[in-house]
Amino acid sequence: MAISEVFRTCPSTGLKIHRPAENLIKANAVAAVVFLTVGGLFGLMVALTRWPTVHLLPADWFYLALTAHGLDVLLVWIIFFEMAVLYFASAILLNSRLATPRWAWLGFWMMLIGALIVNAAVLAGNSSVMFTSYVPMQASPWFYLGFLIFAVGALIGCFVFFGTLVIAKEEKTYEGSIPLVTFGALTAAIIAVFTIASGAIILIPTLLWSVGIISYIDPLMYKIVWWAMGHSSQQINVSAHVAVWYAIAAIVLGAKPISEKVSRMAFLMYILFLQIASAHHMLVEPGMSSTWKIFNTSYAMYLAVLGSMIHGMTVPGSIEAAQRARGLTNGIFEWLRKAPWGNPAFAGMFLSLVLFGFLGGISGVVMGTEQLNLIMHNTLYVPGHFHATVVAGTTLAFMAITYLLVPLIFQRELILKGWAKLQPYVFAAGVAGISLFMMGAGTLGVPRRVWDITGADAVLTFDYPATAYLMMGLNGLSAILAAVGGVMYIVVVVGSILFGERTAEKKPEPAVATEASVVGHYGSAGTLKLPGTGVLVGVFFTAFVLYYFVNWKFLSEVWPLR
Ligand code: HEM
Ligand SMILES: [Cu+2]
Repeated sequence: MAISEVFRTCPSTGLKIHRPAENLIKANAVAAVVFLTVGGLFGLMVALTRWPTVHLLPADWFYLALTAHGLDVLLVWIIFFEMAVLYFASAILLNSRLATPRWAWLGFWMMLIGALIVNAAVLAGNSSVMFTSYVPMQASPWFYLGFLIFAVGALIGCFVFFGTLVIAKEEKTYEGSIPLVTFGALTAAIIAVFTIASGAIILIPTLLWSVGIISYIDPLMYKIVWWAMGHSSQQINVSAHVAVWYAIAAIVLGAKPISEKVSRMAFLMYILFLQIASAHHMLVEPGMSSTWKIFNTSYAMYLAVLGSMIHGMTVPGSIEAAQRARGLTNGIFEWLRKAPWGNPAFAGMFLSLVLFGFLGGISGVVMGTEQLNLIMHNTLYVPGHFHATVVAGTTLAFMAITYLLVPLIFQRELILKGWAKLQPYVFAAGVAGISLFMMGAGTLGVPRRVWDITGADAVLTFDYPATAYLMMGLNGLSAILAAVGGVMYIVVVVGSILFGERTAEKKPEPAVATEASVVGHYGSAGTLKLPGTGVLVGVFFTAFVLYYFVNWKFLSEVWPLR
């Protein structure tokens, strides 16, 4: 093929687009959306079961649906989408060809086959071990095997990404250092290698155990290694969705970070401090000492949190700087009021940023404090927290960038533009609801992963305050709203890919510098006159401090000192 057939030029960003990379991005994104659909449906069923008035599923189906839900959304949807992000951030943003598309396809098929095997194992009914699959609960060997095949496929994708960075550097397809979004993706990919290695260390013995070759696995050891994978994989998600925030701000508004160096350093902090921080999942473990817990969570965890707080300031800061440069300088908030709220990519990104910070971030630090953890451990507070991070944060950010990928990569106009405009708001409202109401119910003591809080068939029952039942009902309603938002996303995206008008195509030619081309170059905004961001950060810290101390008060009420 002639060069001009292997590459095309993107009319809006001026980027040179490698068609094999583009096809891989399409395949991974489509697979991701399909599994989000399946996993989201399971999530809705789980939420409707936990609503005592509805109590949709019988017990065995509840645990099956809960397992399938966690796997399909947190593992399959997110990692397929991350593969698309890695290929976009390497080949596309660096104007390069993708290293070994054949290996990338092999990775894709392994992930797909692995995901199908895990789903089949779960649906067959004897693998309802839930997302964490703690031993001594045992799933069928197919469950662990599918998991491993999926993971190896994802590992291949990471190496294709690294290889592409090398090729781009050798073939000098970009100037200076790699752009910030690529740097963020690199952070995610490095963490992914560590994550997948930990996954292999824990899942290979577990597979052998479920086949009967190994007779015993120590539950405490299992938990520690499992969380080396489980927690790190969340840091992949955070790195990837923060990279997506920067990408959207750059493509939609031409926004540059306040200081590119500081933003890079913040990404680096994720790599340096996250693994030890995974100890926060072991805070009530009797087998580990308090010294171990406090050391590992206090220092390392807060340094990783600091990384997120830096991004949480510089992303709105970069938007404020870009908007002010455009002349929106009246008052403290004109830049924000006149932001493109009707653009679903921007709206989704900003909602993701706010909800991730306020709901996910604050609740995470509260729960990561050893003493406070005692009042919410294993309650619904935990899923409340992580739906704020992985759904309101990561999932919403990925949804938002899809609205840019459809025209840029799939080369289709969006259909149902009115739906697209509303979708981020509907989904964000639903997810904010499920996060808050689950956290609320958890604060009142409602446990997580329990089929029936009324305890109708239990020997010992416990009477929750009426508010807990109210929270579970509101959670069910919010789940319906989130599901509506999810369906809107799927209809718009799949509909646009299939039926959207084709966008114009250009052959490679000298790129025109448009605003969106910032995403391939970056640099810093070079201003610190950002009063609006200053106010937002102030509100955030006030909320943080107040909520933190409220929880110490709750704790003091657990053991009244008289
Ligand atoms: C329509 C959207 C969603 C709804 C209504 C929903 C609802 C729920 C509910 C009610 C639970 C059970 C809590 C419990 O009983 O312990 C749950 C668990 C969970 N959800 Fe979601 N969820 C949604 C989307 C997502 C997404 C997009 C992700 C990941 C990106 C996710 C990840 C998880 C995980 C990992 C679990 C824990 C599974 C386990 O305990 O083994 N959810 N969800
Ligand atoms: Cu964690």
